[in-house]
Amino acid sequence: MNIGIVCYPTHGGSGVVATDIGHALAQRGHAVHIISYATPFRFQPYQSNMHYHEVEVSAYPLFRYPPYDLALANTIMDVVESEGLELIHAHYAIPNAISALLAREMLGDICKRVKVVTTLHGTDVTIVGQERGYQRITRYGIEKSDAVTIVSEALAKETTALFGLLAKSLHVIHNFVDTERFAPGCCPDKRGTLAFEGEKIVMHLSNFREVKRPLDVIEAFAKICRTLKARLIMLGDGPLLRACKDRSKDLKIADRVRFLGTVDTPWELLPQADVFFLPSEHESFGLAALEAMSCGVPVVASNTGGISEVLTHGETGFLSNVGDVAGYAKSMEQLLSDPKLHKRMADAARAHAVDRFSEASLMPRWEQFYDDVLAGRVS
Ligand code: GMT
Repeated sequence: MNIGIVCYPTHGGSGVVATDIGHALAQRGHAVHIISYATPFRFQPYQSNMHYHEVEVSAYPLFRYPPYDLALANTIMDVVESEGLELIHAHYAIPNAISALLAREMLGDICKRVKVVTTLHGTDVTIVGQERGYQRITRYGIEKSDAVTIVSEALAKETTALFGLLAKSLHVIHNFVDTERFAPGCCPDKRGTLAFEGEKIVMHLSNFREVKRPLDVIEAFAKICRTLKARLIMLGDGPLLRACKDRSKDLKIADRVRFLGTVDTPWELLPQADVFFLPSEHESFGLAALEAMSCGVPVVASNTGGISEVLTHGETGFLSNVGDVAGYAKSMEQLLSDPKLHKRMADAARAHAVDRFSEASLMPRWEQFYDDVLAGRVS
């Protein structure tokens, strides 16, 4: 197959998923063309069958808002024509799906009709897609794509309700994780750089947006500090980072918290954690939680969206209601003070990630899906 993948290049789940699917397809011998405004951070440039096409956006002074969507559509059209793409896979509805559809429209009869597959990741339908300025165009992107996939059953249910769609028009394909890269025991020397001997490590990784509720991480960690010798490692960057730093000072735990900013190699740090903590307001899937599980780290998270499809409460981690800071703290205390429980959950987390969410188990599904779309067997 000859596939174009359109995605965001930034440190976010959708860009990671898009790039990982691209690498896995290239390894299986398919030609993959990644199209974005910068090289996605997980992109490995020296892999055969893997190509990158940069979108050039004009900064002409007339434009208050440079029209990236149009430049993207133009680039997609060029790549379809020059590389003979059969299928474009757009990750995230706005603007990627819309630009792919526009490119197909512009191509008209120039070449064989290219298929457009859109994957909905979460905030594209639950937040951005609900804004008045984007709701109708998000629906258009969903309805006009040849096929739409979605990352969890929970998000499929929510999306069909929000947009009044038929449930069968959304195909659930869970995200996968590279279980060889995200593995227990990786880089043990890093642990000593994160925490002192004898300290338990709680880790959080996010883009520090409101939807991630990073302040709940600080509040819950402050509670467990009263009884446990522990350190909190905060990975990532975003709008609430400053507020988190300030709150940790207010709660007098600043010396127990380290903010490491954006990391490009989370597989080196996640295995050092004793607990991964994700108390989001909403999470369509929770790729970061899956990556932690793959490293053999139990997860404490909020029971929202698709998280319960990724981790099993009481087996691979613990779930509490959104905002239940006392509940999170209790779960973490339980895990961190009971080595037998911790070991059982750590092993179960790794086994669950390998059995259910590995590349090997999900890539055949993607290949079959693309085949079906190209043959007109899916809509
Ligand atoms: O808003 C974000 O968290 C980023 C966003 C993205 O598209 O990069 O993440 C969403 O997609 C991920 C990959 O499918 C999912 O693992 C995340 O759960 C989802 N985020 C939310 O639903 C908040």
